[in-house]
Amino acid sequence: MGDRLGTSWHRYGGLAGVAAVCLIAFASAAGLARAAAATWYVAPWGSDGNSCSDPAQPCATINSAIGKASAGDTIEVAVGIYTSSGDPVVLVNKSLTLAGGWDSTFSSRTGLSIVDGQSGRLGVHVSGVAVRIERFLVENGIGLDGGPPPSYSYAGGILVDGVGASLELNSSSVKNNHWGGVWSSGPLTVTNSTIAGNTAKNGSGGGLTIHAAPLAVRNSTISGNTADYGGGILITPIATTVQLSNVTIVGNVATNTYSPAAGYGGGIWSGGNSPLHIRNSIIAGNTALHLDPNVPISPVVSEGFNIETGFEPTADDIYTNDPRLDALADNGGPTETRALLKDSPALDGGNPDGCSDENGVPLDTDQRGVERPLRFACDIGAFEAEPPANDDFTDAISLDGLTSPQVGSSEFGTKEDGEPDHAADSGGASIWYCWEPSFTGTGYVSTEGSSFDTLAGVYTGLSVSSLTTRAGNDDATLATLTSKACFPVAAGTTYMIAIDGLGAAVDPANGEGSVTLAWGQYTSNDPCAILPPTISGTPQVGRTLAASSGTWAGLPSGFGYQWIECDEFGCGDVEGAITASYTLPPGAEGTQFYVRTSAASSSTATPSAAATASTATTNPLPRPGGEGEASSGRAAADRCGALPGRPH
Ligand SMILES: [Ca+2]
Ligand SMILES: [Ca+2]
Ligand SMILES: [Ca+2]
Repeated sequence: MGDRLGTSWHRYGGLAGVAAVCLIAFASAAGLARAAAATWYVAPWGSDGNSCSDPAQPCATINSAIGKASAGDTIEVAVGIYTSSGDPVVLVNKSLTLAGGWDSTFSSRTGLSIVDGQSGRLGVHVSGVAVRIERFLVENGIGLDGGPPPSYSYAGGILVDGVGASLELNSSSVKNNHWGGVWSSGPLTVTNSTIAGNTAKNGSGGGLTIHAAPLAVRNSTISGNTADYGGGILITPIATTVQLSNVTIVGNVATNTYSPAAGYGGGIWSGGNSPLHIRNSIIAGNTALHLDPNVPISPVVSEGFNIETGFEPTADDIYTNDPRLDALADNGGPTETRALLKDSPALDGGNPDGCSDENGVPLDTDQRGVERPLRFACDIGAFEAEPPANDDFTDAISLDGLTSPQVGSSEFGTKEDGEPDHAADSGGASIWYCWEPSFTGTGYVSTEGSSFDTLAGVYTGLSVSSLTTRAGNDDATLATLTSKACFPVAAGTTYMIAIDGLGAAVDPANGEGSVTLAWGQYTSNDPCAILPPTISGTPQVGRTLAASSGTWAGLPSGFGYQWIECDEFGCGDVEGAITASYTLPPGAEGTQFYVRTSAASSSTATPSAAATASTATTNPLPRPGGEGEASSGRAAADRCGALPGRPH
């Protein structure tokens, strides 16, 4: 955690925002230079007999608008499904922009415009012209079936061919097409888009095929495509330039459905000698019958910060086939994406100097349009995980006026510079609340019902690095991992409440999750932890350590103690060490000790519930006085903090 904390980060990057503004200004200037360019309109409720030059008089078909348009024009297409009895559904033979996703009045972009091949024809044919396609879903197309090898088949989603052809595909999806998603013999640029669920025959890759032309893919997801060669991307044998920046290529398959000897390159298959330039990208979790499932044989120039197998990793690459991603889903934005799981190595794994495209232009958002970078660095691949809204102390959610309990999430939370350990654990994924009680007495906070091993800390103070601790608790009782902390409150004072997870920085899978937070006035006589116990004494073999009981609300009828030892293999209770003092035995050098105290309830009616009855707590403290180990000289607190088995 320490090195990550040493890196400053900004949720809303200032310099990155300035760069984006400049780019927009240039784009507008270019648009003004082509003052003659016209805009045409298409909507499902339109008519090809309309002028199509007025948003209120749109064409019904995209082809009809193309017929009226001139090179350089833009065709705005309303949300809806566009089909055709001819083949292809859309033939683009002028250099145009097809801008989809518009609402019925063409005043805002609300979704995707769908070109549906209905499993009977090609979706879009870009024939010898330079085209930009934005906010379209091209699905269920079927391309030319060339028959068995050595004949070629061509993509059913989008076909780009002919002299002078090129395609910029932006904020679009190409899904569930037959004989491949996109096949291009002209320059192809894919940005903020998803290519998924396409299947291919010989001659086509499942997702993208690039033939003798440059390919650049940025901030895009290529997932669940299948082909004989190149489940995700096929690069034909003619030399070209390929650049992948923040691309997620996961879950694609190379098999031998159509060619018995096939099954190479689940992620990428390249038949050429052109090196693939890959940066900040995930090419993992693909499958193939032969060789490496992700990138076999292909010459790769790693530009760093990739998750992959299949090429020699640089020092900055992560060599694994398990990128820990969620399934393809609507996570916001116009296209589907694969979200990071909370323990994904992609989290903050991108270039710490910032993620950029092949031209060095910063990628200021992820595929969805979410700000990059968030947390400590940009994430690897197309998706940037968002920390909770109340991750930072200054963004604490006020509980005043809310009804207890409230449900939140600590997933992708962080620990700030100067932030204290909560309940004596280093944690690492805190979220913050603030509360101004209207009563004077004893208050409580509880995380009962939360999905993970929580920590709770309660403070007063105005800055995360200068807080006064009012309460801290790890586990509310010996039988639970959730927390309950009590504290004296004065009406009108603001208390800052941190909820973190035990060991969250080193084990986010078990230290982050759904938080249920209850709060209010504490009126029970059952013991409720205020502050953890402290340990005094010199930690040397043969010397005796003494634990305090900690401080408690309620009326404890007695206290229990359990000493705990931790070594490099984990932690465990010390048998028989159940009193307030403990003499360190021979052989204890280098071992970390904790103490857990519990308080029995005087209100417990039945004898069998006595010692650990209704309320107990576990408040292990790190080494007292900076001397947590006997003589090895290593920093015991650091060692134990990294152990997964720290006691509860
Ligand atoms: Ca990040
Ligand atoms: Ca935090
Ligand atoms: Ca706990």
